[in-house]
Amino acid sequence: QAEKNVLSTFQTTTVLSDSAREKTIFVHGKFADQNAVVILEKTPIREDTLSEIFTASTLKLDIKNDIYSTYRLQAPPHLNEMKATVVCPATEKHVTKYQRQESVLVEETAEDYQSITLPFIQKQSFSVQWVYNILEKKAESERIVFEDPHPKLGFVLLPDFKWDQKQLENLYLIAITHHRNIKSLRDLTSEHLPLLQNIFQKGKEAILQHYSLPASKLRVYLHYQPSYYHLHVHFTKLGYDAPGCGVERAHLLTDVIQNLHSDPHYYKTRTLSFPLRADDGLFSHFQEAGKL
Ligand code: M7G
Repeated sequence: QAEKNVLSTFQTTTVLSDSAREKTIFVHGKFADQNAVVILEKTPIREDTLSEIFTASTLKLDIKNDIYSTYRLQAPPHLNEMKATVVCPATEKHVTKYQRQESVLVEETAEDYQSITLPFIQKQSFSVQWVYNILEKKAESERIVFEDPHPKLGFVLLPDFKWDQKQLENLYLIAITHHRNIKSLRDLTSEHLPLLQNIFQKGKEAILQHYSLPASKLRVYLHYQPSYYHLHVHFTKLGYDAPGCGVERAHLLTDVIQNLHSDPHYYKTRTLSFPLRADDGLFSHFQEAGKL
């Protein structure tokens, strides 16, 4: 269904980053006087569209050499789509999030968390209004794949907005807890084991039912630090390297559950490592505290 082209009034300021391999570009600009970030991404080629691509495209020969030839192929417009994500109004923090930047690895002790990280995230982290909108069915309600409505153990499972749901290769869902006071991995204790086990069990079952994808094909993990401080669990297809999901930030849910079983306060007491970008506000706080 075609919509009015909201992007036609977008005024580009700068390109924040781009990637030839991921076929993405992150652009900073304005809609009238509002700051915005627009992300363009070429969508994956789907197996079920191959015969149409082969029969209905136009071809121009580029190079022919022995047994090798390359062509410029123009697929029919409906098979040549891009995905656009718009953040508007975007905060300064959104702009830096999408900017290419060097990172350093931080080792955060339990004391560092209390004295440096916690005060910082309480003061300035991304709004989680979008999360509340999902939990309250004010947005994306038609996209919900599974819900357990229990206030303490329950969660909503739905496609992450990085996934266009057209193919399973890049399957990406998130489980968002109904419980509102768990900011991140750091807040988890053995008290939360029933919640975590519930998400793990019912999340896997729902994905099997909906997408016929068994648990052995899933990567189920939490990020530390997350971008949004309301507990959520990522479910992605094994083998899919989702953008922004470096190994340093990922904690497998099975490991989290086991660690809490063996030490109820594991995540309250351990030193946790994570990458921090030089332009992240938290970076300068660690620096000022003489930790970097
Ligand atoms: P994270 O680990 O807090 O941060 O994960 P990251 O984005 O740095 O990985 C939050 C997840 O929520 C990410 O995978 C986002 O793509 C996803 N997400 C963010 N927003 C604002 C939305 C949204 O509005 N809807 C949906 N469905 N997913 C979102």
